[in-house]
Amino acid sequence: MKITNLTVWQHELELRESYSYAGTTLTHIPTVIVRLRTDAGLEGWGETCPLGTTYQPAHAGGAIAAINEMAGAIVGGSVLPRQLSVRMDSALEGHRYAKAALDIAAWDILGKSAGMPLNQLLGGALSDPVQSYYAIAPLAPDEAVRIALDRVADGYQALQLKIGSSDLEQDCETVRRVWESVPRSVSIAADANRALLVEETLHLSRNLADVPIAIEQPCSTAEEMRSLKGRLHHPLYWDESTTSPSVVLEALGQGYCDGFGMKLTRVGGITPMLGVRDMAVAKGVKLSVDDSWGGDIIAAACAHVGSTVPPKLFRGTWICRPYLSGSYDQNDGIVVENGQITLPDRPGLGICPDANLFGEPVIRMEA
Ligand code: 0XW
Ligand code: MG
Repeated sequence: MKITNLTVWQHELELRESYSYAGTTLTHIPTVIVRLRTDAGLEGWGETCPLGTTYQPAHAGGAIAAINEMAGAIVGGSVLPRQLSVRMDSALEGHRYAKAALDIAAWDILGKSAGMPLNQLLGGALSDPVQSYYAIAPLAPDEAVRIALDRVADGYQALQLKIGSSDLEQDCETVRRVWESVPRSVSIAADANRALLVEETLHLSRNLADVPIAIEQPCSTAEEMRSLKGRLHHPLYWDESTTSPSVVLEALGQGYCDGFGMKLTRVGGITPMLGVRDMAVAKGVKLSVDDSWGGDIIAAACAHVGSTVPPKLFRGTWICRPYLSGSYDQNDGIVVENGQITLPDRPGLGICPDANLFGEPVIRMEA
């Protein structure tokens, strides 16, 4: 099956409310949407949505430029993901977050070709609906407790507390107060999104030694994260430092981490994410399967892959739909209900984006 058409849009996601983490607040986030069409008459959708321009070394304009650079290697070749990946690598080094959008679209087509929802193509869902988790912005204790109790009442069984904005003592107090307020069955991760120093992380862990949380990506560099091994009272999850499957392999092999906040596009899409999943499962460590941001396409891809993680090791799939107004598929967008995501049961990703929502394409190439 050959790719006969590549179309790319840049689309402005409309936020219902701003999104804050580690001292950054975003009010608008552009996403990059791709559509592949094949000589078998099938089409597949992909997406990559960096969280603004400063969250990681990635941005929407960079993704578009990267895809434009690879367009000639994409159109006319096989849509099979491994073969597509080799052709993309032959045209451009790196840029995993951009290549991920094409990889997702290829898997969407594969599912449609097989007449199977993506999770079935990946071996079958081990959980459906798929657990989500709610990320609470860096807030004072009372406000964070109020939101946490509301989200638990909505059915969430996992919370992520953003820390690292400016006041570490307040962060500690907020984490402690939320833990004291929610049922013991609710899991809590404190995620600094790289904002803390090593010494601040050690202080946080000492201060909260009696509070059973996980600490997620407290420090900025992989070197700082490696230096935390054996020095914390809490499980340490790597997120932003896991820039490729080989980093995941090292972090697991050397015992630097106890789990992951995994972003599907950061490692290059569904294909490499399957390897990350299997490495984590082999090591018996927990992971989330989500992404930095994005609409229904990214949400569907993360939920399908997340559903194939053994529930005991699955931290959940976060999606930003609660922050967005509107969806790509007016009938069957991906939503969180009672803290869970119901998997689409149609072939492939199981959603039908309305291209009219995205305006004029920024790239269009025909075979
Ligand atoms: C909560 N997320 C999955 C979404 C935001 O991009 C941040 C991210 C995380 O856990 O770091
Ligand atoms: Mg994280």
